[in-house]
Amino acid sequence: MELDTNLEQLILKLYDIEGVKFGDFKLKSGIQSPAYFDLRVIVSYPALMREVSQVLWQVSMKAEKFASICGVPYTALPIASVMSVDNDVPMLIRRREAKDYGTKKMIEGKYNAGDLCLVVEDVVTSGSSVFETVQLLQEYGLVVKDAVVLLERQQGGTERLRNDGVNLHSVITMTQLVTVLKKHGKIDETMYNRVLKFVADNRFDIPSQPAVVGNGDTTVKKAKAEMTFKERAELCKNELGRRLFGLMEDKQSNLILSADLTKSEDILKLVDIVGSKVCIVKTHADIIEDFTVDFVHKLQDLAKKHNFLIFEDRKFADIGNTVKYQYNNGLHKIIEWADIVNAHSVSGPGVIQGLQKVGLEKGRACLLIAEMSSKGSLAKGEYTKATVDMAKTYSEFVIGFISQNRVCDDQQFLYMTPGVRLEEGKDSLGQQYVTPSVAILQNKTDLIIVGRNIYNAEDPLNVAEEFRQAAYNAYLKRIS
Ligand code: 5IU
Repeated sequence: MELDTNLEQLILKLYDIEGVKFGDFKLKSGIQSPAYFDLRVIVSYPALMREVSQVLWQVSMKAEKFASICGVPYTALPIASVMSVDNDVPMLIRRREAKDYGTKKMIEGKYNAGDLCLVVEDVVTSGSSVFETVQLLQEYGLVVKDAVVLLERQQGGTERLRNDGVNLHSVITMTQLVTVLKKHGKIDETMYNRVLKFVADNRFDIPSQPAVVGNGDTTVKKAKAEMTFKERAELCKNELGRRLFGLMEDKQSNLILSADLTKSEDILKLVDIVGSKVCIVKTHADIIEDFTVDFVHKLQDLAKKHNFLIFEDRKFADIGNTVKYQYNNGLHKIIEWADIVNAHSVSGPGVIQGLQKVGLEKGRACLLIAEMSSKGSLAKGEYTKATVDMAKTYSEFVIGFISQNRVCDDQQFLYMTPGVRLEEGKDSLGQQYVTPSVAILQNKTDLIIVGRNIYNAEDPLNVAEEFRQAAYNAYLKRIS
């Protein structure tokens, strides 16, 4: 679609203030992008800020009549303020501080339950930031049907948000942006093509509506899109997997504690405190300085006391014959105590064959790592697809995936997501975080894995309960 001259001028101004740049940039998701859009600088250009607010206001006319507007922090906050003041429409402010979550009000401003609120954003890629704000507004009783954005990067955000019931109205698309900049000689043909190729190659797929899987009775019985954990248990071909599905529903927990502490006493203390809130405790046996059989027995006692499973995050990745020994032998004798282990698919199906050779008869189960939470992970695209195929072939032993998304429609599998905090962000070593509701509601995975946010908390029990509630409520919302 051709842009009018005012929008063309606006794009050129945004380029001039370096609100949009071209080169090699790493996005929040870790992906390398040839174009980078950062409107934070706009606060230094009041006239431009007003212009951006005006075009966003114009596009908001497409939305259903709203009572208030709310900017996604932080860049869109001042933009929303100008829209609010200029058009005499009340504004709401969304807080971001994680420490306030659950204890302090996260939405400031006056509103009534049921009020329609318009969400304002500067740029949308996957749609997860907009979605996070929508979720929070909904938790406070507000209704969100529309969002407006200055730049739609055309990487699937509009479609994903539509899937979640939000209509996204954009002022400009990435294609329009680069078309205008090429026309005015700001970027050359090569960069223009690079950006368009990047957009086409880096779309966030819409998590597909889970299709009904199974055969015969199950398919007929379940006409609705999403099945409950207990119903899915029937599809699972591994006994331990079926137990886990049931346990999650009985305990109302899809929270996994990642107990990454290095002293056995500290782990046992932590696990006894939060054990009632979690369905799985995940360990890294090789980081425990004083690992003994006695520790393992105590952990198993706690597993019985609090009814959770033990998952050793060993990430096997060798040839079948070697992983068999790594699982069964050595100092840790993982097979003796870990209900669940996980494996990389990089070495091919032999890794599963090796593990299941010794694991199946002991009633154990395995997860495949289909995606990772860390920046720049190579587990994506064809690799992820091939991992899913492998899991389907070995579904007597493989009960699911470590993944950031619902990597396939098959409801016999469990989808477990690490890299979860109460606030999106990252650590200094490449870990990337999403919130529980983005993981469970938007990305449609089943369980969240939380480490530091719980074990470093002053009150791990309360924080674990906050995570449990957030994750389980998100699941309940999904099946309702
Ligand atoms: N873990 C990840 N990301 C992954 C996989 C495993 O974070 O893709 I596979 C593990 C690493 C750590 C835990 O044990 O999950 C997350 O801990 P934090 O919540 O402290 O980041």
